[in-house]
Amino acid sequence: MPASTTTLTPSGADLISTTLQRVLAGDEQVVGQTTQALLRSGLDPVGVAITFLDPLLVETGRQWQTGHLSVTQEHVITALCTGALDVLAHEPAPGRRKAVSAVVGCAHGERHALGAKIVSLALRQRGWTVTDLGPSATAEEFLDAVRSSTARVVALSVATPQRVPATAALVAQLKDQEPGLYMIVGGRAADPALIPAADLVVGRDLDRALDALEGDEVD
Ligand code: B12
Repeated sequence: MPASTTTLTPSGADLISTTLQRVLAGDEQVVGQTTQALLRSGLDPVGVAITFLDPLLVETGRQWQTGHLSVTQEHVITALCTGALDVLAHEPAPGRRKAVSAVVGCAHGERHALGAKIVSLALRQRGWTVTDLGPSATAEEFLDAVRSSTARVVALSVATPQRVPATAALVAQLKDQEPGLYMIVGGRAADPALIPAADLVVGRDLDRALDALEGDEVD
């Protein structure tokens, strides 16, 4: 495996393409090392996730879709990004802990879980307590998590249009069973017209969505 000395390039696009090239050349350290370097440069953990790991995954998806990456290569990059997000999750939150908690996850069948992982990271960094159920959870699992915590908020991530009906059905079912819940849905496939029972449906703009959520939920 080649030795890896991470140097940050001035342009984000360069950083993504250099990182991809190095992973494809067998460098399994570069994603973790770049993550650490960005933290050391002063970027906060959510900033690292949004400006480095998210675009790296999006570019990976683009190259996979256009046949430039194999499924195996896509899996390798996804695993490295997942590991980097797990490292970011251990970074301390800057402010005081707030008296608010959320259950985060994805509807049954939705296997794209990294959006939810970043939402969990962002909420924890804002002082929230989070239960992250990861990919593909059932309504019973969400209800169990809500009832065994103090969560009044459920945040769902949906990445593919095929999973929007299951997400909309989950929102309706949770609202029916726990009418006091505040339900926010986000992700690249989130469409307010198709998820009418949710309190807030947002696309990819995480920070704006969480500001709006906190405006509604936290004084
Ligand atoms: C990694 C990946 C996978 C992995 C997921 C592994 C995992 N542990 O998550 C695996 C291999 C499982 C996978 C499977 C599939 N995938 Co896939 N995948 C991707 C890839 C490359 C990256 C996804 C990702 O993590 N993105 C980064 C995250 C961070 O972005 P995000 O989810 O949008 O989240 C951000 C915001 O949206 C926001 N956000 C997200 N959720 C929420 C929620 C709230 C409340 C808020 C406020 C904000 C918010 O916050 C994040 C900010 O950074 C994408 C490419 C892409 N463009 O995203 C394809 C992609 C999503 N997959 C795609 C496809 C087609 C599939 C499969 C159908 C392939 C297949 N034939 O099997 C399956 C479907 C599996 C299923 N049933 O769900 C397509 C979807 C196309 C479409 N129709 O829209 C994409 C776009 C690839 C492509 N270019 O074609 N995939």
